[in-house]
Amino acid sequence: MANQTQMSLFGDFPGEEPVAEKQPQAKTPALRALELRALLDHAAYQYYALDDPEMTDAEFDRLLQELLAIEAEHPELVTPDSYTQRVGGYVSEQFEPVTHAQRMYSMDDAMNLDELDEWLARTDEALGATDERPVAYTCELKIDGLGVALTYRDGQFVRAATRGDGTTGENVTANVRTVSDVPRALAPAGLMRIADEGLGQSVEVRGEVYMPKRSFVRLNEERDGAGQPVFANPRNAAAGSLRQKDPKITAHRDLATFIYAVADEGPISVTSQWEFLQWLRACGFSVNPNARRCTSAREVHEFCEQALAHRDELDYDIDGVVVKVDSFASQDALGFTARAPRWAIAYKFPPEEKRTVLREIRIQVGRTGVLTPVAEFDPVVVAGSTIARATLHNIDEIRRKDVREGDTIVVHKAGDVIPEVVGPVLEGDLAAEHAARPEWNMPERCPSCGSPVVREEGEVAYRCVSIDCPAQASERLIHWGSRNAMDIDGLGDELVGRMVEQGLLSDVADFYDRLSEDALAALDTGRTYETTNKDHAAGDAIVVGRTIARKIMAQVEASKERGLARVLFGLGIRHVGANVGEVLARRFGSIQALTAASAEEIAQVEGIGPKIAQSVVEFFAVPDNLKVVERLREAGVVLEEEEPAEVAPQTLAGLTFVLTGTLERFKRKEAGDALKALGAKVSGSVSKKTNFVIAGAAAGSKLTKAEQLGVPVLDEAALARILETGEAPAVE
Ligand code: 3B8
Repeated sequence: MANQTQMSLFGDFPGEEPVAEKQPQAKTPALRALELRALLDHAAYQYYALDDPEMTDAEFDRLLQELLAIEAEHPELVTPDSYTQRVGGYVSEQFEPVTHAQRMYSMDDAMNLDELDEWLARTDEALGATDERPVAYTCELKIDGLGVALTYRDGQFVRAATRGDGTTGENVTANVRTVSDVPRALAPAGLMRIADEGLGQSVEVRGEVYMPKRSFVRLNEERDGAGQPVFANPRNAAAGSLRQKDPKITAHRDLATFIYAVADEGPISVTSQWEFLQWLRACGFSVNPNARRCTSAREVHEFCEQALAHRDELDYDIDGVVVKVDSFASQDALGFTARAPRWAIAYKFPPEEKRTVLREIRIQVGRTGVLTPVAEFDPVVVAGSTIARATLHNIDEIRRKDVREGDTIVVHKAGDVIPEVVGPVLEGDLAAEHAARPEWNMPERCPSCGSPVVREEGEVAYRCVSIDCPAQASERLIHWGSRNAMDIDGLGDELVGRMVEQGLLSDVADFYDRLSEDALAALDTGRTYETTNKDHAAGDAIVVGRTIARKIMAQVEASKERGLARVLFGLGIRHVGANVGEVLARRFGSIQALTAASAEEIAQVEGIGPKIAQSVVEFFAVPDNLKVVERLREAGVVLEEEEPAEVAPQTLAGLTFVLTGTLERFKRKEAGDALKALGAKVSGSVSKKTNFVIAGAAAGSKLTKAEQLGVPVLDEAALARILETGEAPAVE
């Protein structure tokens, strides 16, 4: 059985020329997390601080999901300042921790074929390879999923755990039970290969949980149809599905596995990775068919090149190739470094880039008047979807990249998500053509209203400062109607623009006290009929019409009931995003209470800083804004929160707690919520700023860190006292 040929996608393909050019390096999770945090922070800043979002909510959510997935898999990468740790951020508390009996290592990466060759040469050398006796390597596809460990006791599936930080993962047994290709029991043919002393012992196999691409597309279609945010990629979808509280939801997500490793080969009578893959198959596991046993660097290269060339034909994402020393004895001889096995390496594919032509740099006017240049280029498919535009952020960025209209450019997706212009292609004739094109400049007048554009001291942003710029008005109205605000369906951006242009709307209260179905039905859409029939002649203006107007008016009516949180977000107050809107609504309960509050009072609220508080006060200090609010009230828009929360005295305000380990009387999340209700901040990691660490049973690295930093550590009884009395113990 050892050398049984496998059905392989790759075996039959002719060798192709190497495709991998020198490209930017793929990123480690740590780097990616850093990058995501920067992207999210920047986006949040644009959104909350500048009030000028650069990405859509869906894009933001995708990045956040990606960061959550990385942090879920690498809890050691979670930093206290991570976006995920903030208000409304997310701290995983829902799965029981599992300590891996054998650490789940990750592998070192080879970022290009040169690095792979260096590793092969080093490994050959270490194992004393000769031409006559070359070292055998097993090459496998690197599945872009989530690492899991599956434990079988007496041949029965008993537990599944995520990789976590490699030492401790999360117990996801209930969810993995719903994955149909995970055998409930090992097949007898596999059991026979378990040596006598291994019978009755438990076997832990490891592999990857993934979502097939087709299922991913279907899931996103469903979600999009239902108005839910879509997943950025199959990996995030798999992560999200595996971390569902309710296994019934997981069961409806089409997850699958590929198994490739064993925690301890002791009980199994196989001696190499290649044989082991056959054993897994005999046990009934799903094993990826595209593997090859190679005895030369050339063969390893061929496998990598074919994997890269054919990755799009697979129904699952791969992000590279894993090369392993085949013999278990040789693996044992090589052992592990502090981080990773010496006997395996992950060759990472270069990120996908495409060339296209930059047709135009267009200006977008945001709702606060910021002018953002956007690159519009010929559509290209990158990392699975078609892209045709990307923000260029500001003029400094355009100068730095030196892109000009008409250039051939390279585009990619930052983090496989956000379209980005990498820069112009300056090979051959293209360089001279580029040089002959004029540099692009910011317009001196707002493309929407023609008012002069200003750039304030020390700011990169150019702004249109006109108060009645229709583009700004449109953006504000579009924002009001957007999904996370008042959710007025059917209100397209273009339609809003038309309504503003033709004087149907100018502020958000107009939706409720000025817009009429008749006026909307008669609104000129700017398009004309191409043919003549009994109702109209070619060239007649197309109007919105009664049916659509009625639908939109019904949506407008329904939006009155969305509640205070959405109103606060919808008003477009600087720094007030959907989260802040919720926090404010919960704490103040009504718009009157909020308008009556001072900046100091608002800043008292957990999660609300002085900048936000100031901006709220400033907003309600403007008489025109108050008038709009008053008109909203008169029109029947709900400006109260259903049940204003009882606000407990904020006796723990200013104190930061970290909870770790298992508590007996409380769930960690409940304990955290109770502390927060008293005004405390609860963080996911220990730093110098932590005031108290509450340690339950089996507290780990956070406890150690607290001891190192001299942060006071309290036990569960002390926590109970704090919650009872509302007072933190004195610290000398
Ligand atoms: C050792 C071997 C980690 C891995 C491994 O498809 C180790 O083998 C590992 F420390 O993470 N994503 C694979 C894949 C991942 C790993 C692996 N083999 N095929 C994968």
